[in-house]
Parts: sequence; C-alpha cells; structure tokens
Amino acid sequence: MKIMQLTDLHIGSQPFKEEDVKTFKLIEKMVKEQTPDVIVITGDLIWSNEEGALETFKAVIDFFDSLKVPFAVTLGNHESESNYNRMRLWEIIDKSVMHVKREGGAVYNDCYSYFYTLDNGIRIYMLDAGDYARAPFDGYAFVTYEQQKWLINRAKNRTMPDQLFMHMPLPEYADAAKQGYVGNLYEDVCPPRVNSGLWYQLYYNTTINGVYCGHDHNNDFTSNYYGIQLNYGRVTGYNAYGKLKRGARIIEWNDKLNRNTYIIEAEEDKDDVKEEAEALN
Ligand SMILES: [Mn+2]
Repeated sequence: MKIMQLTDLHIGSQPFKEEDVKTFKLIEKMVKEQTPDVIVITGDLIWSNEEGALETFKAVIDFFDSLKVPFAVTLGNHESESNYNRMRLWEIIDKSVMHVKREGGAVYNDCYSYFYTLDNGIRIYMLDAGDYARAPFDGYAFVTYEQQKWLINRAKNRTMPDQLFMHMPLPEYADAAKQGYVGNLYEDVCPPRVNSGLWYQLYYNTTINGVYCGHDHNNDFTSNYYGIQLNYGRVTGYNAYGKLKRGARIIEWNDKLNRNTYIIEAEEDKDDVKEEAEALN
C-alpha cells in the first residue's frame, strides 16, 4: 500500500503558465514512476485570488481524474480567498470520478473533514481547519473544539495505526524540530497562533500515529514526537515560493503494516522557480 502525498500545487489562472504546466508534468512523471495506490493532496491546490479560480479548481480536479489513480483532497488556506465559500469547491470535487469515497464526513464553519479507509484497513483522516483565524485572532485558522470532537468520536474503538492529513502544521511541529528531525527545515514552523490542543487529543484519545501537513514550502522534515510521527510533505507546485526541489512524500506499508516514509524529488534543478523574500505559504 503506497500513498503519494502532494502539497501546495498553487496552480494559477488559465491558460496555464509555464510553471503550472511543469507542475502537472512533474505529477504525471511521479505517478508513472511510483504507481501509488492513492494520491493525497494536502491543500493549496490553486491561487484563488487569481481570475477564474473556480474554473481553475475544476481543471485541477479534472487533471487528477485523468491520472486514473484514486485521490483524496483536503484544502489549504489559498483556495478560498475569493468570493465563494469552501463548500463550493466540494461541489466541484463531488463530480470527480477518481476522488476517494468519503466516509464519516462533517462540515463545521464551511470546513469539510472526512476519512477514507485504505485497502490495508488503516484510516486516513482528512481534516480541514480552514484558512485564516477569525477576529480577534490573526494568523491561520486552528482546529476547533467541534472538529476535535468529530475526530475523537470517529477514532473511538479504533485499534489501527491511523493517519491524519491536514494543510497547516500543528504547533507541536516546532518543538518536535528542536528535539530532532530528518529532512529539511529552512523556515520557521508556521502554525496557527492558537494552539487549540489537537495534538493532545491525538495522543490521549486516538490511535493516530502519523500526521502529514504542507504549508511551509521550505520544510519537509519528519520527526517522531512522543510516538506520533509529525511530517511535512514536499512542495509540489512550481508557481510558488520555496527553494527545495519539487517533489512528493511517499508513505508505504508492508504486509505487516510497518510504515515507511520518504521524500522523492524532481530530477532537474528548480533554478527557474520564483524566490520571494516575504513568502506567502
Ligand atoms: Mn502554500
């Protein structure tokens, strides 16, 4: 069982620019070489403040349909910066033929979360915390108490080592990095300002032992934090800041359900990728 995690595609407007064409080509190449069972995309599929964002989002979903590999989406902070809400994006995903069957789904504050059961029995939870925090807080959206209750209720009575995918890193990623990591850490961990306690709930009230996020394009590390492995994906989109070669994270299980995860990257150097001083995650 093999998952390919893609993150932060940042596809712009149509007709697609050269960077976006490169992103699509890279994904096609990686899928062909890796033959994953499932593709998981952890947010920032598009730049929604560009013109025709909904059409672009549909084109991206159509692209994933064309790969003929089941895929699972959770949204990031850049898909809903235009004049529509996030559920409008799920109406588009509803028409996809290759998106995985979503189980146990619930919507809180326009954020849709669900889980999917892999063929080996392990569940992957796709948790959407939203985009930006609401007043009086600034910074990125945090997982609410209602969303945590949703997760805990579904995780009840589970005995499998389930996994959690979301766009934003948990605040604990920063402490995990201090304790030791494998991979790259080229920018500060950039979580929501409010630590609403999700990691605590994962630790005490679920059997989830792996978390995968995106959001920070210059980080791709993995760190075992008190038995829960905290991972970044590898930035996949060329149309965004970030100095790492574009690529993906692979997560695979053998027949004994032992899990292994590592990064794969594009062969060519990304010398023509945008570098922006004040980067937008
Ligand atoms: Mn991003």
